[in-house]
Amino acid sequence: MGSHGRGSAVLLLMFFVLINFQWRSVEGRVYKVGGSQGWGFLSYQKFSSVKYKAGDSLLFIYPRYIHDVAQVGSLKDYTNCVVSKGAKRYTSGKDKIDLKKGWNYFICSVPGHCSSGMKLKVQAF
Ligand SMILES: [Cu+2]
Repeated sequence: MGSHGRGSAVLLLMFFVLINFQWRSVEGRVYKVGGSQGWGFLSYQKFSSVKYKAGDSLLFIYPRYIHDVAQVGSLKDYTNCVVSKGAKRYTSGKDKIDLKKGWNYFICSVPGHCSSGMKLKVQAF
């Protein structure tokens, strides 16, 4: 390989490094809720200890028709398991939801599920 070829290889490498860097900074990290178990009746305390940033996202994997994900807007709704009008509901079974700065509240809106512990709140910085 001549010096020209080596230069191209370095440029190409830099290109990929930059692309990767941009992708990471724009997209943020993706955290899979519940690990290999996915979104379900689990304790998420451990999961909640991660330090999240705005722009990171949570990936909710679950059997659709059994569960869903509702993003509720307040601690009150979260605590009382209420899906207010205007709350976003996700039902695909594979939902990637971006975190906004501050608290983000998620519950399953299927009756009885949230009150049985199927809820998650995370704070993004
Ligand atoms: Cu559920």
